[in-house]
Amino acid sequence: MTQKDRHLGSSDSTDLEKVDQENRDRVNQGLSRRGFVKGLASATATLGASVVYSNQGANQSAPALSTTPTETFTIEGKDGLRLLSDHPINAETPPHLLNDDITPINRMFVRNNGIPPQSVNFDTWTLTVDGESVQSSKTYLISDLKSRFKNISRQLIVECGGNGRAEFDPRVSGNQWTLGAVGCPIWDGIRLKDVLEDCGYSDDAVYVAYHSADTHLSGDKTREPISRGVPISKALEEESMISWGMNGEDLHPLNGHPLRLVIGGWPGSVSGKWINRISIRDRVHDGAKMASPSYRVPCEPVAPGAEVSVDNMCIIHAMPVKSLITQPRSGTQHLKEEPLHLHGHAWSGHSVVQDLRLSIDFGQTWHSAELQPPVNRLAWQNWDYDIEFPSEGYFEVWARAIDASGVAQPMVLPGWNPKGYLNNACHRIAVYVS
Ligand SMILES: Nc1nc2c(c(=O)[nH]1)N[C@H]1C(S)=C(S)[C@@H](COP(=O)(O)O)O[C@H]1N2
Ligand SMILES: [Mo]
Repeated sequence: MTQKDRHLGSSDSTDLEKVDQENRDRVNQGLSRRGFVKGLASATATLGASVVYSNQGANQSAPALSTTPTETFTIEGKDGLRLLSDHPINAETPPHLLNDDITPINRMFVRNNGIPPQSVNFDTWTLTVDGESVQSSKTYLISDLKSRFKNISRQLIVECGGNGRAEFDPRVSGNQWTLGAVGCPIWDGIRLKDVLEDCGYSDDAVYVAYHSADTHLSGDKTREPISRGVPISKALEEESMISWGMNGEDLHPLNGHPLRLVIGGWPGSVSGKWINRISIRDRVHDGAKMASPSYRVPCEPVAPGAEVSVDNMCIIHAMPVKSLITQPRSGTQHLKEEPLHLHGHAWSGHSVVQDLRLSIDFGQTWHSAELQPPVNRLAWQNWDYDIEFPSEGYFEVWARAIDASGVAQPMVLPGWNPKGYLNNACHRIAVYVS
């Protein structure tokens, strides 16, 4: 594995109860409860806020670039996202629209491998738990899940493994995500662990996998677009959830309504949407997009552009340490007399961030931002800093997060890999000071 599977110890249960209540309170106080019409947000969706379609290519974190809208495309209930493809729908959120400490529903990115289910009935939807290692296979209604297991709310990062792919050189195929295939809303649901324990599993359990109701792009009903999973130890963590809600509302249709997994800190692809079956496997799951090279990186580093045999690709576990500058927007004009207020988030898929450093001189000197602790394990951490500029002119602000074990974000593109995963290079924005 190139990503070490390290965890901080889970918090004790009284702390977690407090966090659940605090998370619910924060939703009730802080977030606007704007609803959206339930049902499918189709590719040709109409009203409401816009998704901007841009055909601009790579390297959006190069500071002075900004998105050039070429066509307006709307997805009901989403606002300001940049569309990468419309069949299937893939759309990311520009960094300055990720400025909220809790990602609102309308700013949560969308990554679809297939076509979402066309008609969803929350009341009759079922989830079946089965697999070689299950003791008693069971089927639950969502109302059973809600009433039989302790309800929790956790703020958890979902980041696509391919976030940042657009920067790889040589270019790699796939969605050309820049910076915005990440979000950190509050997820409402239950612990996956509680359901696994309700069914029971034998000692030979190795992996926990999901199956979903979306359909393959080919239209072939026998093929699944994606069916991934995690080792049982990860499935049993406090932050591995079965979720029916985001920020106190139903999930958005494109984010998995009515039921999904949220596996904090790991590539988004393990957080199955529209789930109807969970399998406790006695082997590493062999579903769609588990086979190499999907969601894998070379087991040892390779030169840019190298060919890597599928046998030398290892499954990605936790996502690496990373950060975003969400305020101001890149390209902003600023008056020299006043300090500029910077805001953003920092996270790590297996640890906490201990320091967020900022540079306005291309990394020659650094300032530590005021960094908040995470509200719960595997939530992003918010940071703030007022920076003063020594002169007028063109500046870049660079942000660099350092995790609890001293591992920092690379300032340049990290290890090239054939599928373009795990780009956690520093985020840079441009500021014109006058
Ligand atoms: N059933 C299903 N689950 C899925 C996917 C999908 O296409 N189908 N995409 C996965 C990927 S690759 C990512 S990054 C996350 C994205 O979650 P979001 O669309 O809610 O942001 O969902 C994951 N779960
Ligand atoms: Mo993804």
